[in-house]
Order: sequence, then C-alpha cells, then structure tokens
Amino acid sequence: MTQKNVRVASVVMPVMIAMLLLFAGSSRVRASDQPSTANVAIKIDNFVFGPQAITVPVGTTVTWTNSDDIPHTAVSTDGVFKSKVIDTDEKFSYTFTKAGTYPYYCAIHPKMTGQVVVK
Ligand SMILES: [Cu+2]
Repeated sequence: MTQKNVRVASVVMPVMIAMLLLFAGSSRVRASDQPSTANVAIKIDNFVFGPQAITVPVGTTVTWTNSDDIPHTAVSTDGVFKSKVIDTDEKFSYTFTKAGTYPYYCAIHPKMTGQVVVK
C-alpha cells in the first residue's frame, strides 16, 4: 500500500463502520415495532383454507384471499367476524385484538373450516 492509500483507508473505514452501525440500529427498531403491525395471510384454494389452523399474537391482522374460481366466505362460528362473499382474487381482513380460539367456516360450503388461535 502507498502512503496515499493508507490515508484514504483510514478515512473511509470509520465512515463505513458508522454507516453499518446506523443500519443495524435502524433495523433493530423496525423489528421491535413488528408485533403491532403483524400480518398473516390465509389462502383459500380448492375448497381449503390454508393454512387450516394458525396461531398468531394479539393484534395480528389476518387476510383471507380467495384463489378459487368460485366465491367463498370466512365466517366466525361464534359471530366474532363475518366476511362478505369473497370472489376470486378478492380479500377479507380481520384484526384479532383479544386472545382466544376462533373457529370459522365458509357459509357457502360449511364443510370448509379453519381456526385462528390468538395468544
Ligand atoms: Cu366456500
């Protein structure tokens, strides 16, 4: 290394380290914010809710997407939530704010069932 290169390196390295530390710090903040904005997707495909049973933290928004070419619904067995008819590629979202077990089914095809456990 020449004298000049050594001098450039001694200036560049601390700057790079500072940028790395800043980046690491900001990603840590973002990670700790995540529980309040958690999103979980359930796909309706071939008359099946997938995943059929999920466990999520309180505050999670669950979004059902209908990937079938016929309409479905997602209706809570206990009346906690009730979607409108979800057509092909349409979505329905519900945010679970209380812990509990939430079984649900499709009102059009009652044999289609699923469950969301909120902890
Ligand atoms: Cu259905």
